[in-house]
Amino acid sequence: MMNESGKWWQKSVVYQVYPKSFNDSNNDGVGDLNGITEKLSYIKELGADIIWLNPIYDSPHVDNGYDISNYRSIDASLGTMMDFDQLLKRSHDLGLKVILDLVVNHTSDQHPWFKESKKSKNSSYHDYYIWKNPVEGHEPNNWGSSFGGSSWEYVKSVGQYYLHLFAKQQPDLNWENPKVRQEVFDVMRFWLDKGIDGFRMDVISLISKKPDFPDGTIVQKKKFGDYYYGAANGPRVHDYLKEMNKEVLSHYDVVTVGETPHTNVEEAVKYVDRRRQELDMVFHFDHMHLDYGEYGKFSKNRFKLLDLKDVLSRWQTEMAKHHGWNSLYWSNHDQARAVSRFGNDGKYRVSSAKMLGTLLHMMQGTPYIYEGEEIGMTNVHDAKISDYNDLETLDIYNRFQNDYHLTEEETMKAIHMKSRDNARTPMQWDESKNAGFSKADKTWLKVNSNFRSINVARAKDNPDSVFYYYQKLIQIRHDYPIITTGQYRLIDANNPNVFSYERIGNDNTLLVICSFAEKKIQYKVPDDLKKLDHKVLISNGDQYEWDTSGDVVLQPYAAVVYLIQGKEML
Ligand code: TEU
Repeated sequence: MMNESGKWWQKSVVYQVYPKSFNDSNNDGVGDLNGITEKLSYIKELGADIIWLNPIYDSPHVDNGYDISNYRSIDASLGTMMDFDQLLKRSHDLGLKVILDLVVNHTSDQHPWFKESKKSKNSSYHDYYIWKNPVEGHEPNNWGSSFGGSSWEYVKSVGQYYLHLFAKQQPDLNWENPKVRQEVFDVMRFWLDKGIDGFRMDVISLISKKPDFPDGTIVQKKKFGDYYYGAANGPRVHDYLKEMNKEVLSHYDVVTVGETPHTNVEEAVKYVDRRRQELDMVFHFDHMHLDYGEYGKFSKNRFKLLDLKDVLSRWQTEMAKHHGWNSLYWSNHDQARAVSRFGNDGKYRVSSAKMLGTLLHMMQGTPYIYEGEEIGMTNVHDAKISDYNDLETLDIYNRFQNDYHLTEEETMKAIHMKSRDNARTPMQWDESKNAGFSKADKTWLKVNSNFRSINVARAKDNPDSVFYYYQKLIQIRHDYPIITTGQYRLIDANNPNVFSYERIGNDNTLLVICSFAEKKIQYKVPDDLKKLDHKVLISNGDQYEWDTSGDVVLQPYAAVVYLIQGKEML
């Protein structure tokens, strides 16, 4: 069990805001910083401690701000630096911390560094990016970009290819170049000196490439090779992060969370073992991969509960063992809506959203709530391809139709299940025009058509709403240190319907029971707990009293957390 004092971010809950889609203050159809400032009291009322903003910097928005053309200015569509300063000040006044997205694996091709870099091999910025000579007249290797096509783009005037793991408008920075690292560190200081409270670091596991740029294997019906073998957790990534920590992070009391694609828990602990002084947390993808299939992310598979238990439990146990700290999430701006993917967004929307919240928030780690999750917002089920904006979705649509010859219906089914735009539709505030997000005639992405029944105003009017349940989950996390410190233990590992675990403290234990079944089921409380004094801390339905033999009847998607007195620590 960890020390009860802990770091502030270990006791915190993060609320993720996707700025384009949160609240539009100037009614141009795009959310903005002043819109976020208007809604800070909402985030405060929910009880979150930290706000993470997706990128807000100058950007051509090929990938919605993950293509940055100036790291030190605010994108005009979102507001001004004064608006940001005000947002930060108001947040701090309310006791909310603010972390920003640091996107430094790549820049936009419109960044002045890249414009200089591609002028010639002799440019002093050439080596800011990864340029390679053609090999026998072709690309240097078979890597495919995340958003379709090769990850190499030839520039005739230079006579070389540059690397872009994402869109071709997102050239990869060359971290081998110490000047690049110093530039990044300067950018970080710029924002930290303004008083921000930390960073979420985009694809940080990809910044060090293997120097021989080995071909990747071709999987999942793709035309190109996988870049992960040559780019994920590369040979110098930990040197770079140690340097970043020593030069920048160690001088500020901030929190960092690295997004680490292709990183299993053994690799992850190298980033977050606190004795190594690199990052505080990482976002892993192991639970996101449970429903991948022959077309990767865009498959129609559902996850299996036993796999979910296995993955989440492994991360709980290993992080604790290796002095690390988990980040806990169901969804973000790249993923489908949690309740649609892991719960049931029809008949059991409310109970399954609450159940999922319970399962995650009672685990050890820092929970991340993605905007709208706290009111049970769902995927979009009726959009046409012309309604989508996301370049990943548009690429998949093309590939499914043209390369794999799937029908329109099959293609749209996969997109409705997994498109990133499911998470990016405007926040649903009330039942007025555009769900109260904007008064514009057209919003940048269409509002989900279910906004009249699912919105904040309705949730606030109903004491049994997902909103108030999330508020309570956060409150009990703040009130009961055992949720931060208790030792995790999975129980009933082979139960195919119920995910249950204990959090074991010095003089009490939490018992968390979450049913994924769509019917009533019976559950047996473990023998060593059933005779002890207990009280329900939170539940999404009944009080779930167990009888003398420890049997309790669970409603569909039941969630219940008991605080049990007296069990000794193992
Ligand atoms: O995503 C990184 C990443 O690994 C993506 O491949 C992600 O898994 C994908 O969207 C899943 O379908 C980050 C950002 O979160 C994402 O929004 C950006 O598009 C990407 O980096 C490039 O910056």
